[in-house]
Amino acid sequence: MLTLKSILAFSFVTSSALAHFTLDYPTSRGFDDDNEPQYCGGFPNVASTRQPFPLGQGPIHIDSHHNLATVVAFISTSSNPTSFDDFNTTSNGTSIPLASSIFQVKEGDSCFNVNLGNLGVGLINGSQVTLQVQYDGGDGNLYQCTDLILIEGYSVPSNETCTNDASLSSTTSSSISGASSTTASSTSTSSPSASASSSSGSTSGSMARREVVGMGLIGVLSGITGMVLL
Ligand SMILES: [Cu+2]
Repeated sequence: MLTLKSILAFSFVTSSALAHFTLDYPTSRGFDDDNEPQYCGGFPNVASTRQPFPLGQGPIHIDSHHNLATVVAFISTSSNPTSFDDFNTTSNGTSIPLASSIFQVKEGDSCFNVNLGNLGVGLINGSQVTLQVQYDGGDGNLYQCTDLILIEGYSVPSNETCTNDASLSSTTSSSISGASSTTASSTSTSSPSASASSSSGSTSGSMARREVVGMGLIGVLSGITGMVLL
């Protein structure tokens, strides 16, 4: 008989067999295939040395191991973030916009540019931030973090510049309040910044669709529970 335990064991094996994604520049705190669904990919502690990164436009490089994946980046302005909540608002309560659009990448190396000095949250030369990349290649949201110190006029190594910006070729819209309803619902509620968009800009149509998806999930879960009880 198929028990919940065996279903979970099976899905765990399936997801860990896939290589997920890596954050290659700026250097990630660390990569652990099995723990990548956790906050900061299972590396909750700030790196001992922060990497210099441009206060203006700067590149992020990832390597995707899924055919197609949805990507978004967001930051914490806390010097010691400990949870997703620290990526939602600054210490004085200002909400932090997403650092990138919500966009799709194909398998292999991709890059996109962010401009953290333009986010309107008071970042200046010397500010400490943590950037977290959220990635969904079909087996749930995965995370990688990198700890940065922002430097005005900092030049990244020439081989790390991003000329083919994947976040610009996307059909989805950008920014926290403008995120399209279909994309926002597909990127799940575990990203605080992405989910915050539902409060401001979404239509009743997208809300209704989310209700339907929620009911479907409850149905599946109660079905599994019923099966185990039998
Ligand atoms: Cu994966």
